[in-house]
Amino acid sequence: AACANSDTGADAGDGPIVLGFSQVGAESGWRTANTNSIKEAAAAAGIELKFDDAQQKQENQIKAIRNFIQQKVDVIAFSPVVESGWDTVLKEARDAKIPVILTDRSVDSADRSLYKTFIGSDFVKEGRLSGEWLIEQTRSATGPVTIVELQGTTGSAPANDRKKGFAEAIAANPNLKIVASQSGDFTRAGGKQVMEQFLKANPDIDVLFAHNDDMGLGALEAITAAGKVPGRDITIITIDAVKDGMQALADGKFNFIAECSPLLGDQLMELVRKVHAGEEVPARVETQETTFTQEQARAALPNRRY
Ligand code: GYE
Repeated sequence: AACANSDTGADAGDGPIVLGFSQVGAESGWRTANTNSIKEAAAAAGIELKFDDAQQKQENQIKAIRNFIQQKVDVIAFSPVVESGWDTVLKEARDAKIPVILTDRSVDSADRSLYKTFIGSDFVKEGRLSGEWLIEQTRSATGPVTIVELQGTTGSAPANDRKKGFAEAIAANPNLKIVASQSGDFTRAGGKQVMEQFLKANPDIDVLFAHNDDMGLGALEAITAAGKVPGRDITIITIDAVKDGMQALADGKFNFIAECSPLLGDQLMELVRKVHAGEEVPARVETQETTFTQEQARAALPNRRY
């Protein structure tokens, strides 16, 4: 479709807006729900979607974006697997006059003219809410509280920010100590494997903070195999609130989840239309989110969409 500039904001060209979207991969339940949301929303909005799965590799994302530039798509959106290393390819998009929208994860580029807007969650807040809940739960603890942390993909915005927010919140009680912190790459397999190592090295783990549900779900297997009862012997806090995570919370295996919504599709398509029409968009569009205890998960589960 040709570039639009009509007063109505409608596409002045021939046919639908073409959106090139580079997805991180299919590493988690969150990601699957996010991909579905984007595909459904594009179809509903009559936007032609060129979708690429980068399999958690930055080089694949850079390749995909270069392909989109070559194909002269109208708008590029992507969920950057890591925060750094995007300036060159983003300049190429800007030179080609193709607007870019960051979806879900941010980049650390200092040059704000390299992309139009960001849509996603406040990851620092998710980490902070998780830490604040733990502070509340351990108020009466007299001795040390031993915490292990399963980090998301190394260098990714959600891993960096959730770690930061959690650490800041638990600093309020010096009894709370993170004794081990390692990446499980946001996958179940990663969560299981790293939790096995944690359990071997630290016999007395009180709390697991996992940067997403999937790693927490993988860790459940390791915890059970070590003869411990998840949710009782080890308090488990995760982030996302996808179906399987909410089920584990309702079943008493998890103790707390900070929600991170993957349903970004409709808002993304709205932004795509606007940047394509040359309209002003906010610099940041943040998702509305909540938190869940076990009881709240039981109440919310029947109505969850993903
Ligand atoms: O929390 C995790 C996924 O970027 C917010 O990526 C997203 C994160 C999400 O793999 O499950």
